[in-house]
Amino acid sequence: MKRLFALLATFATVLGLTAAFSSPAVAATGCKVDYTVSSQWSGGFQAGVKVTNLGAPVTGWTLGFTMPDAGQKVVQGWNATWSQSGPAVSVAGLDWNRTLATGAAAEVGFTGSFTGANPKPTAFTLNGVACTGSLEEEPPPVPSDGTPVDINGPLHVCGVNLCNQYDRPVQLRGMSTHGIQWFDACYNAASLDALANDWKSDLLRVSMYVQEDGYETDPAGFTARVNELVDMAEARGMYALIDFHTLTPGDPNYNLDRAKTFFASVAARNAAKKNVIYEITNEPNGVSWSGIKSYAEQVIPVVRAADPDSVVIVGTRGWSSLGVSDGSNESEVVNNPVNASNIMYAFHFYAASHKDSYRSTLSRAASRLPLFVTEFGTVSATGGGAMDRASTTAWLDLLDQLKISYANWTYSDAPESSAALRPGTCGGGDYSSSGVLTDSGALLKSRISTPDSFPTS
Ligand code: IDC
Repeated sequence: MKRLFALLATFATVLGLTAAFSSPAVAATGCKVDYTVSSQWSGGFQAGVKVTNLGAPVTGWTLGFTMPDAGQKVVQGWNATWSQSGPAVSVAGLDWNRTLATGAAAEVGFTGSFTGANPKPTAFTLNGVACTGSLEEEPPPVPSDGTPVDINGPLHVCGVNLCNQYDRPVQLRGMSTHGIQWFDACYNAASLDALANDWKSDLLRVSMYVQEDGYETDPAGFTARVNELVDMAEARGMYALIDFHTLTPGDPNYNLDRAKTFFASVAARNAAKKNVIYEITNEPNGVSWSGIKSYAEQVIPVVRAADPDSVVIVGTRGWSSLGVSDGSNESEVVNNPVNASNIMYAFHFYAASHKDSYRSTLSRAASRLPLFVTEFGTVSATGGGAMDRASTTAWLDLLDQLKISYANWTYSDAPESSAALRPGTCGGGDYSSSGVLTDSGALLKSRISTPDSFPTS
């Protein structure tokens, strides 16, 4: 392919047509398509299609392509509405990705079935225009040397993004602990080595429940354990997200005094560290936005008094759904933000329960509010049930595109499908072999371990 291109380029030079070949993006009108089969198994496969608009901006698009083999069928698609009639596949953009500026790309994907061979689809079109743009592969991102904390240093909020020491947006991808009151055995040198080195995780969320046998039963003990885990993350170059895991009761004000005591202590102890982010309430529920805002405006000054420049994350209404699970939306926060700087808002989802309407809210809100997905699951909101691969992939593609940081629930061996490790893993010393991973763990590891390519200037 490369050879052919070089040959054509040589002829083109002879014919005086160099410009047309050497800058295909300028010469082309229409679109360019990158089609990748990310995995294939007996009779099935998963593929991604990235379509870049090289023509005028579009609001609303349909991607068309042809399956060359009669046995190839789309089984389930994401990030678009998919249909197939005979060999012709039609893929229509959704509310949140329907606008494509010139040069902008939409990424969609599907699982498919095939019999016989599985050749690459042909005749890609965008709104009926053939995608004849360059099919040259983009160079893979160049990973930077050093750990995530070495490269990025202290973080801050810039506009709606999380930014590094060069004031450039970054996305952190990592895992959340389970409740440390229950799964403490899962967090040790070997498991955190695996998370940092094999998973290449950028962050560890330390989930400290307040109730359910958590912090309230032993404030000094839990505070000490959180600090220990902050140090273990730091030693491996990972960020640590300190999660004050309120859940039941859902009104964070119930724990206001405990929060003030806890954050005064951890903020003073960790103020000089580059790797700490504070999440002051996990999932407010059964409480108004103004109640949450009032809590935040009392706890943030306590953090700032000890540690003036760290990023603080505030949970949102309806289990950190920006109000969606309570029938509201992000406007209540946009119109009445927390009165503090260097803060972000939490957004949580469980992929099997929360789909397009939640994705629409997130993508709309992302241009107005700094968002951090401090927790999400690949399964239902119970933490169990079947993993939803299509919805999870749609979510993670969207988060990547918007550079929104995330932590997955959970890096633990809990006997529930949201856990990344098989039951019993934490009783042994092996966290690295593929046999210890659940379906959810394997999917998340494959997403998190790809190169970060953090900006370094
Ligand atoms: C769940 C755990 C489960 C535990 C339960 C206790 O997965 O093992 O018994 O908490 O409260 C959340 C919460 C998170 C939940 C998780 C799954 O932040 O604490 O963990 N979830 O239900 N929000 C939505 C889902």
